[in-house]
Amino acid sequence: MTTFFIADIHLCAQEPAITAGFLRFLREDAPQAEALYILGDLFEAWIGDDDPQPLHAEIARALNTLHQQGIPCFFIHGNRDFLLGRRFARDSLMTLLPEKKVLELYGRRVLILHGDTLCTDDVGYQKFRKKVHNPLIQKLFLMLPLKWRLQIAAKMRAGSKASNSHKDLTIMDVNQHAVVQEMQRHGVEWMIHGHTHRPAIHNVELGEALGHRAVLGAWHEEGSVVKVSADGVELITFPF
Ligand code: LP5
Ligand code: MN
Repeated sequence: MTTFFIADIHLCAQEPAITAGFLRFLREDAPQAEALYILGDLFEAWIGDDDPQPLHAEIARALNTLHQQGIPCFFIHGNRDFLLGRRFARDSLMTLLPEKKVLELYGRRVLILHGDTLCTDDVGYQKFRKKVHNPLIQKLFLMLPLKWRLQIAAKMRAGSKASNSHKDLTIMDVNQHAVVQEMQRHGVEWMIHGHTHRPAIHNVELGEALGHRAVLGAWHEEGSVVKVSADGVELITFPF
């Protein structure tokens, strides 16, 4: 019995190799799991469930098929697809989770999250996040015509790329104090997240106890998955 975790697939119509790799993973690898958790940024940018891109329907169908094979899929929003909503969840049969969730897995308590909220040194991003997570702003955005939403998302992506190009790399990583605080608050020995695109398994000193933090890799050139079973926690990369 194994539970799979993935994040930062960043699916978009312009990257067909990533889509093909992800669909192959859902068909051939994911059926071996007991459950699949997607920890955010499944899509490169999500501007509303009413976006008629064929890619979205194709991914919903593939996740739906996995569910029908008896493998439930759970989703935590990322900073690119925080607007993914009930309609896509219904079509894909994915269960939407809150931004942090504690799982009891084979005798371990594991905190799962996207990872962006741990980057507390990135003050500019945290301010931006607060604005775009405001329910009223989201509601107004979703009322705009699709074409305007696409233009705003493109501006945000360009703004983000420009601002990231002169941000210090350490600012864009997790803050160690935030990691320890979250793990202690939730009483967990493991944390699994994505977002930073720095795949690794780190030890975390939690006072007297030793905890661990698994960071998922982004699906740029290859796939990345964390497999949790009674035997342990493994971080694996594989070709598309
Ligand atoms: O995403 P990535 O890897 O480039 O960088 C992230 C942080 N950036 C973001 C922004 C997203 O990329 C934008 C995604 C938009 C898709 C959905 C649109 C829905 C809109 C809904 C509105 C209600 O998350 C980046 C972090 C980095 O991770 C590492 O953690 O540093 O943070 C920033 O870049 C924030 C900047 O400091 C400020 C962002 C500039 C945005 C410019 C806004 C222009 C808007 C124009 C609107 C008319
Ligand atoms: Mn992210």
